[in-house]
Amino acid sequence: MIFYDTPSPAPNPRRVRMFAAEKGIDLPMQTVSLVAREHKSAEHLARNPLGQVPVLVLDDGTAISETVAICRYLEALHPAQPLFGETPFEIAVIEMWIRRTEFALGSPVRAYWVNVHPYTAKVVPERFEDFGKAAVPQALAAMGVFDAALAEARFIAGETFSMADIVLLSTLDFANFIGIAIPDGLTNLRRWHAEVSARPSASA
Ligand SMILES: N[C@@H](CCC(=O)N[C@@H](CS)C(=O)NCC(=O)O)C(=O)O
Repeated sequence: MIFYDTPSPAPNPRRVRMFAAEKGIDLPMQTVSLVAREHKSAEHLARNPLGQVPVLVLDDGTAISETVAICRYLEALHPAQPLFGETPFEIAVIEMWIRRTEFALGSPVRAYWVNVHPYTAKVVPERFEDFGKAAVPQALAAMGVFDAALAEARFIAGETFSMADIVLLSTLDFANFIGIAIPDGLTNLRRWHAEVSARPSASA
């Protein structure tokens, strides 16, 4: 198995590294340079036709992309210390928060990154700056929803650390990297952020 990885601040590969660190899984890794545009090379497009990282290539040559799909595969291989829940309710709630993070927070963060941030100016052929700027209040509104949930629970999907926390942490840290920080007033989200950032896996 080879994990095609890109270092932080890329948020998606970090999720898999953090998941593997939590589980104690040793993943052989190969770096794909986004700066060198290696993710758009013919070699990488053969692994993932969307030209994105991360990708997990199995021993038989087949490839799995999409962060959550890769982590689900690893969870099925290594079910101990489940990060996708055990009971039907836990499984559903973790999935709910993963999807809320990806759609309500990840989508506006990506819209800002692609349409406004100076780092993407040279590689995105057509940018819609007003659209990107309008996404910032959407991202902040989503953070407010997470903050309210974290007033009621230690972790985003309840009292147990899960894949939903990994997805939320990576998305928030990337948002911060591009200039959309957690507002000071969101004290529950900031308390949670400090706690999950202190886990050894957070630096994977
Ligand atoms: N939905 C995908 C998103 C993957 C993604 O957006 N990866 C970024 C790096 S963090 C990437 O490859 N960006 C380059 C591009 O989209 O062209 C996942 O969950 O893995």
